[in-house]
Amino acid sequence: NVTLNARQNPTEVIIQMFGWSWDSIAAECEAFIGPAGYSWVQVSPPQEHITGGQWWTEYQPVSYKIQSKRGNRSQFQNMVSRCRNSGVRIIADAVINHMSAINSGTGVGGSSFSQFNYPGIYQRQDFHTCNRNGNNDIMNYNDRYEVQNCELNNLADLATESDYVRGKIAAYLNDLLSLGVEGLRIDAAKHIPTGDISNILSRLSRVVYITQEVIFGPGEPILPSEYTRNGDVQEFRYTYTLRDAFLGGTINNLRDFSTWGWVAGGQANAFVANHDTERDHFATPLKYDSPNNAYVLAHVFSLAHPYGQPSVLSGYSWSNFDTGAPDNGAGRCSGSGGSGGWLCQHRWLAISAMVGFRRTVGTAALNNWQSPANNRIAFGRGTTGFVAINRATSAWTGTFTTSLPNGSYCDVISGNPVNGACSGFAVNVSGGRFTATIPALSALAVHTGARGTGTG
Ligand code: LM2
Ligand code: CA
Repeated sequence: NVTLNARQNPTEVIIQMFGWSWDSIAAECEAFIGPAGYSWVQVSPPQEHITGGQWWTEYQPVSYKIQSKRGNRSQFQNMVSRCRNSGVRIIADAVINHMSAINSGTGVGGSSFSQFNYPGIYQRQDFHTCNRNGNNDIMNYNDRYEVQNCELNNLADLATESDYVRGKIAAYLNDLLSLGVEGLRIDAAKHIPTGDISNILSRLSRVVYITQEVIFGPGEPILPSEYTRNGDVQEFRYTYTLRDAFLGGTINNLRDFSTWGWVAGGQANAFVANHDTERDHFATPLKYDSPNNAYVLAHVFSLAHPYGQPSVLSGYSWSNFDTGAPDNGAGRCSGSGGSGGWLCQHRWLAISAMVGFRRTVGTAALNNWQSPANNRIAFGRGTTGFVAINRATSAWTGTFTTSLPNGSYCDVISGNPVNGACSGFAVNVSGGRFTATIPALSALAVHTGARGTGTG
């Protein structure tokens, strides 16, 4: 659906502020996110949820009250408006496939509930009973019915085909929109038939950016492409490809994804990692502490390459799968990093520098691809930007062909222009060529928005 996808702007960068409180996000929008040129923040699920210290409690709704571990309704509203005043729009993580898994209790906002009975919202008849596997849990991902009608990890599965349930979900989403939310990430979208999502979105009061979590699984019947009618789709094949490439060291196959069978770039939300992939039980994940600077180099690639609407994860270090956010989501950042367990990846120099690169190059096509070795790639974006990524453990001295105009440019990975001089490396383009040395496990990026003189 062209109208919904019209909200995609691949030159804009999203930060997934995982586990951050609303007050902390508001302050960080003003202090850094807006000034650095990021366009969107994806926030944790804002609805009331089960209590507990683990991060995943937020993915077990018990009511649609805007009150979560991350703050209450007025804090949420305050965040939305302070971020907007800093030029940053909010995407809410919308958990609409299910409610809680646990039997009974009181939510973080004080609502009593039991599973399948959420007073004032849903009763037993509003949930699926799939009659499979004894416990109604999803076991077989090759069975479309089961994936969409059984329970994901025992989570009470909403009957999204019902007019009543659709109305309740739409009312919740419209409430978020009334607070100024400009985008929605549809959690567990694969577990909801695409037509049910279409129907729910048709009830929204205005068009917003939509990104849907549809995790591709080899051989599975439910395909990411089914969901592009509703908006963008999170293309996990991209995430897994970057993981394998940057961890493994073979990156020379990343030039063009248009023939790989993925959703088209104009319908993809693309990221190096999200909160689930960094905790992947089944593979070695690409994450903040991966060896060989692989995480940073993958981000340089992701933000330089034209594929998709990019997201950057900003979270905290953790020791096991369940570890929740430190100090109530206080999100401590300063300079180009964080403290108290907060990683502040959105402030890492190479990552934030590439936000400016992406804005400058806009939608210009990839050109001048060069790869003298399987762990070294360089490419341009039209006449406004050029990047070289050295995943080798030795320095790379090369002469590069570029469409950048003659002149001198600052490498934004190592520094910035300061009064016309580069605080890091500089490159001099002459006659469509320049020579540079890229240190081991590092990258170089230049663009017409950061000119300056110096030495390479
Ligand atoms: C998603 N995508 O489809 C989210 O990106 C993912 O993070 C969510 O799972 C999932 N959907 C459900 O919204 C997380 C987490 C799970 C966790 C659930 C529910 O990855 O591990 O499950 O939230 O809180 C947890 C326990 C699990 C248990 C379940 C029910 O980890 O072992 O299953 O609660 O008590 C019996
Ligand atoms: Ca479902």
